[in-house]
Amino acid sequence: MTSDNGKECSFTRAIVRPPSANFSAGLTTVDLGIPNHNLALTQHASYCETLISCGLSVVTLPPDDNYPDSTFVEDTAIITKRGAIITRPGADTRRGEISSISTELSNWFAKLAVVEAPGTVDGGDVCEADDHFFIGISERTNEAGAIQLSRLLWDLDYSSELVDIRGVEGILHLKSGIAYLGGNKLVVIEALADRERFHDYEMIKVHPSEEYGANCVAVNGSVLIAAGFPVLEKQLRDRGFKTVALEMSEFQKMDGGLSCLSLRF
Ligand code: CIR
Repeated sequence: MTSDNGKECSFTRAIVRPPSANFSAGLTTVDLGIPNHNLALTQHASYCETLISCGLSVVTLPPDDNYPDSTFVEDTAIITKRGAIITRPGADTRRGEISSISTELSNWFAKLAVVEAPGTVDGGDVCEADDHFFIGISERTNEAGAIQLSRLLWDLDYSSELVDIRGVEGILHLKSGIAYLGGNKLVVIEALADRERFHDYEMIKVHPSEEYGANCVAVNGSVLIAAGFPVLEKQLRDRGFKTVALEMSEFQKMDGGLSCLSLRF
């Protein structure tokens, strides 16, 4: 591995929440079948073990049957090195998820900023690239929420810009289509690769047959990637990254990717 690969993506902790028994009642736009709860638990456990093997201590919140999508903790907060922001998830059924996340994060942060109505933001739409943030405007994150978030990030001394992904087919969130790997490296799906702004980065373009793999996560020098995307995995290895492939089938059925299963800080 080259010495500076992923050095910006260093973390010491992650918050996770295993899928609840009614996980299959959550939201989805894909037609891949009903997830198997036991298999989802097994896949979640390997995800957590991988984070631990990457050097993170993992805080596990109890499963929450009130919110079938609550395993996708990433959507509830934006955590930076300089402070945390509680989101206001775009889906009505998910809005209450922020209450237990706020309680947990108040153990770690003296002050939590919040996104307020009428703004909505899902954490999956927020991609941190070193000291800069890309904020997706999507079916979940609206313009009011994105602008609020941009101001809250500015208060923490971060720059940001909005990326409209409405109309980009096949992605729920911005981070379904891009991933920052540290340095100047950005994983990008083809449908977003023509955005001029991303040309400032060394783009690792995802083959159209492997789009789901784009939602990978750089953690302490490794890249966690969904299993079954050999072309992307090779592209990453060829650039010197150590990759760890994780089975994600049950989460993919519910529109969830790797990044959304944890809040890393
Ligand atoms: C939802 O539709 O909200 C969940 N079923 C999936 C959320 C995935 N979150 C993410 O990619 N950040």
